[in-house]
Amino acid sequence: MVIDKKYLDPFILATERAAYGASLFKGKGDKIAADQSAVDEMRNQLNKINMKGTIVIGEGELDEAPMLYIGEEVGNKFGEELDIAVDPLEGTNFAAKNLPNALSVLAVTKKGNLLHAPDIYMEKIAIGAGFPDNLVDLDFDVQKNIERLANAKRISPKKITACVLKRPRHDQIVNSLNSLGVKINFITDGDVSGVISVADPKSNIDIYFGIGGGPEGVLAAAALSCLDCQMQTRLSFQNEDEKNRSRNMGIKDLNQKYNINDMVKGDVIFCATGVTDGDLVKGIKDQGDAFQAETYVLHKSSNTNKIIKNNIKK
Ligand code: VTB
Repeated sequence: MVIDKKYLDPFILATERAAYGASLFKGKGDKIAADQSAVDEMRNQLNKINMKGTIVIGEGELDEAPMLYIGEEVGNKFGEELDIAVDPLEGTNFAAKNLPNALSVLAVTKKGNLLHAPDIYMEKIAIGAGFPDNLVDLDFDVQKNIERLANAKRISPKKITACVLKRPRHDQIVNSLNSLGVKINFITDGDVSGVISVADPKSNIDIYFGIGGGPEGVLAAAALSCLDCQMQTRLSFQNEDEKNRSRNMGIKDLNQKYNINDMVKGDVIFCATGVTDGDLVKGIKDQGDAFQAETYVLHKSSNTNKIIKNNIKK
């Protein structure tokens, strides 16, 4: 069962509008206001779409009215039953400080086809397309993963580039990469585009490593599932409360390793619109009565993989 192509444009408009909403607060130092503006614009557009939509990855876990919360119903209550993962403003710090790589992101599947990940940390490892299945694994140490990848690419580990979110929790990974002579491309935030960079030959990133947000992990998996890349994740719990919340969301095996097909099943649409200029897409450009938005669009069943530029009336 595929998602009809007619859904592409209205979902693209949802991230375009959200990115525009966030862009109004670019560089104003208020990440909460930027996020709320993105949420309001995205919700408004989602509710115009002819669908019975449910937010399964959102910004709050309960009935947190101002945010697009998990379980919130969106759409006009007609049309297909769809599950939606949203990150109306991915990289709130980037937007607040007017730094590159702030995005507005969503992914859509048929009902029941997206992992309901709680908003907790997730371990992630990802590589590009064209490698044997299960080449890398979260249970291998860094050295083994790098050596297996280097062997498959027939290059030395010293020619590998890894992308890592700059956080103290990754010191051990970084030390291991340094001792192997691997080049590291640090990002300060925004691991959705960090993970997706493994799919882009122009990025020169061979592998993504580290712990970031669970929702961001599922969103990145949605993109990589359209790009035939590999990704493995595992929830990373900080306390008992997080374990209980996960059980309540239906997660039975808390230590499960998820491959892309465990997170995203069947057909999927992925849209990412730039708020500020970034590696993936350019940011919102104000044109007076209108704004210009650039969006990275993927749709698995129609093999859509393109960057589109639209001018939209404010
Ligand atoms: C992660 C990452 C996101 O924020 O959630 C990060 O997945 C927050 O990490 O892409 P810390 O708790 O260590 O600050 C982002 O970088 C941006 O939302």
